[in-house]
Amino acid sequence: MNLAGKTAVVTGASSGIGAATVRKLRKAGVRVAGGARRLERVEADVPLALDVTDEESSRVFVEAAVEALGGIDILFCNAGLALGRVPFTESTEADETTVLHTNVDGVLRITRLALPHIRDGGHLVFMGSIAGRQAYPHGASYIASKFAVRGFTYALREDLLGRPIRITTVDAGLVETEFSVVRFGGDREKADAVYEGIEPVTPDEVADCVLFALTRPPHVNIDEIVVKALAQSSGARVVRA
Ligand code: 8X3
Repeated sequence: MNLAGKTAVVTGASSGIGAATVRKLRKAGVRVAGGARRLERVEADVPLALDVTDEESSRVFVEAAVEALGGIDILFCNAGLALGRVPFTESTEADETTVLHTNVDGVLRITRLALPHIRDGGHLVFMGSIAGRQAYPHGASYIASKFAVRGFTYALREDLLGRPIRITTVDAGLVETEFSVVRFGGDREKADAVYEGIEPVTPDEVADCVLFALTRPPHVNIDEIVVKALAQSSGARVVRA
């Protein structure tokens, strides 16, 4: 399926998988509205400020995107984060709140606000994680949030069944982005250690998965794509050189 002339809305568009997907969509001829808190880093046709944890910011974002684009063919709910890699006994209310408000509430909110503007033939894509399929130690709030994203997309598929809207989740494993730097509170050494001795997946390679789902024939729905580094079998089991 040719994407040229379509429109897309991407959250978390300032870096990593979001930015890579914006680039690839634009290259495919899609007009993209990209949202992020770091507006100055969004390279989209329509760069917009967005805090998915805030209802008003999200409402203004979707309204501005729709006004600029005229309607939405593709929504990529990508914004998300993890905080900490500690036993749950050491988890904090502040970290849990941020993770759940961003990864769960933010996804439901943006989807709810955007849905009335999704055109027939539209496609909703969600950034999941292998953490939403199988737990690993010391990541409870992130794991809970990504299991919730998977549950939400399953529920959404039920509620939208019969409508011409496709739904895809991309569940990624080790992808080298700012994800680990954020997770470890800016500690680059700890973040680098996550990808040490393995070849992680790149943001471009995840964006390729998104584009693959988007470019299938309209009657074909790719429900889920699970993409991991070859050197890992799960979030917990990684073989390093
Ligand atoms: C990121 C993958 O394994 O760090 O979603 O949870 S993992």
